[in-house]
Amino acid sequence: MNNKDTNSKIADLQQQLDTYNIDACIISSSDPHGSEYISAHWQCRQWLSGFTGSAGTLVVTKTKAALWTDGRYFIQAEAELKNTNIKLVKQGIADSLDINNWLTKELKPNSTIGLDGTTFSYNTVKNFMALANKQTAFKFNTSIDLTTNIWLDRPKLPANKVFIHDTKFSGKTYKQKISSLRKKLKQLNCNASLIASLDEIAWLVNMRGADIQHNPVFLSYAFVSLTETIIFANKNIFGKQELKYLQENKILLLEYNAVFEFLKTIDSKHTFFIDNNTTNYTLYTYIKNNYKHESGISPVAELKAIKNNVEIKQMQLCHIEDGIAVVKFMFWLQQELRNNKKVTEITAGDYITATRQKMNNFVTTSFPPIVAYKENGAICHYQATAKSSKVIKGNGLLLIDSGGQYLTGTTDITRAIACSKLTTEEQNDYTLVLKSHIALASFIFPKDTLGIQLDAIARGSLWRNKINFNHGTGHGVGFFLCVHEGPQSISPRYNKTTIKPGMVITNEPGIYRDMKHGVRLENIMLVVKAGDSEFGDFYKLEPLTLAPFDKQAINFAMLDTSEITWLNSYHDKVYRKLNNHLDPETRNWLREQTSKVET
Ligand SMILES: [Mn+2]
Repeated sequence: MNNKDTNSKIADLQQQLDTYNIDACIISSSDPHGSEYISAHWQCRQWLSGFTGSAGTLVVTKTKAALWTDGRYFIQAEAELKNTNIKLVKQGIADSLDINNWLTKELKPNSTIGLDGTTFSYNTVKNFMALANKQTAFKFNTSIDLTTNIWLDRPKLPANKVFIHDTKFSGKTYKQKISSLRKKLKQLNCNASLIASLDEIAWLVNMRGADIQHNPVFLSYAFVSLTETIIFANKNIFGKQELKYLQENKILLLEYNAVFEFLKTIDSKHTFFIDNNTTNYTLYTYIKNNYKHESGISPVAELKAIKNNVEIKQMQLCHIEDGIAVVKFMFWLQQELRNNKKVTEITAGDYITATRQKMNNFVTTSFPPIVAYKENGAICHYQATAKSSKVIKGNGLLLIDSGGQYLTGTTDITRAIACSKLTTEEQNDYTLVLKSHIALASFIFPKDTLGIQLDAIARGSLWRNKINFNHGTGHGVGFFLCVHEGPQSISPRYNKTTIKPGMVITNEPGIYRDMKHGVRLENIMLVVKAGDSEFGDFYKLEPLTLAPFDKQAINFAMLDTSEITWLNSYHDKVYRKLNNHLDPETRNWLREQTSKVET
């Protein structure tokens, strides 16, 4: 990174503060749709600061600049902000100020703070606005995009072609989906909704795009009333067939930016449902100020989370394809290492993407593969760079977290692999994580169970050893959509959404030892009925992911009979589902990997 460049960008931005007569500005790392991955057009914070992590907020006053990020990115931010005038503020570290406290300290009373309200959620801006009180008398201007005047070669809005996602994959037509949504809106006493979340729109209309890397979505908003559906998107991304499809389904298409003007024309008798997490501040505020409204978790997100029978069938097939790709990769890796070929974190990541690319229904990766050898595995969101990429050679654990987007579903799998010999600590950690994984995978729980309850079940075997990990145990997964999908989660953080049949959710406990190694074992699980009794309905989790766990890494003395039985039956399933699709050599290898362990 050219840091001189960063400093001159910040100086330019500070000049803009004068031009607009404001005293500070807050730059987000988000887009107007609350997306997890964002297109280049909205990477303002990254362009200005040079910090490339996914989470971070830049605040600039006339004399200072500071960037807030969380523990995942401390090391990276330190390196990328080195020699710039931007101060790194580490969130969650004891004496570090949060943005509000910092601004209170830096700004004089009566100051004006500017931000672009379309790139923040309503809740985030509301939190900033708590700054404005009698003492500070701060004022806010929430409709300033200061970057645009200085970012002269700012990338244009993405405009990639969309396509219809066939009902043979999605299982439900647009008409079925919109009628379920309208029913839900009526139950919520609403008759309109403005949807900003890109995966919700793609799901609703059964269309996919390519506007965001790893996420097959297209840039859009949707307005739904009890009688109308309007999509706001670049008209050029729709081909003849897609336009005909919209017409047949009575979906009106308006330009992307027309959404704000359109809202002004809507009858004030409407009662809106609006998601206060995914709708940007500007839109949310407009609706809040002009219409009766209800807010909460989007009904689309709730409908989308329960996979229908066709989607479930497709996801099962999808995991056969993904399992073939992963097994081929694992076999290749073992051969390469045995033959002393040079494999690095980057070349291994490229190879696993390449094996997926050969699969019929593969479209793209669902996130950049994480390949982390030895101590790199301890960095949770590690991303190998040319500089950091280790040669995989000798002993130790290799962690691989990767996934694909297929027409038939989205995958996300993590395995840790033993390269030659492991230390006792590495082997014990692997085994403890496996015990955690199995505890959740073999658990049976009643209807209305919360994710936070399941989280404790998964962590039990770690907690008994005073070990813990710093991320959720599981997240929802989209159907050929985002790899991280709500509203359900398995996490120490309270989430009111209960775990229901038809949901898919990951099971991914881990152990990370700083400067040593990391283990995470992740399968995608389908929530299914486990039967009922006089105490009501019971559910369980059934693995969709098909790939072996590394028996070389297990300390079997730490597993009890029921855990070994679970492992044997899972491995048996992996072999049965995949063996017919493999060449003889790979099949033999998989047979060995999945062979029964005596109890
Ligand atoms: Mn995951």
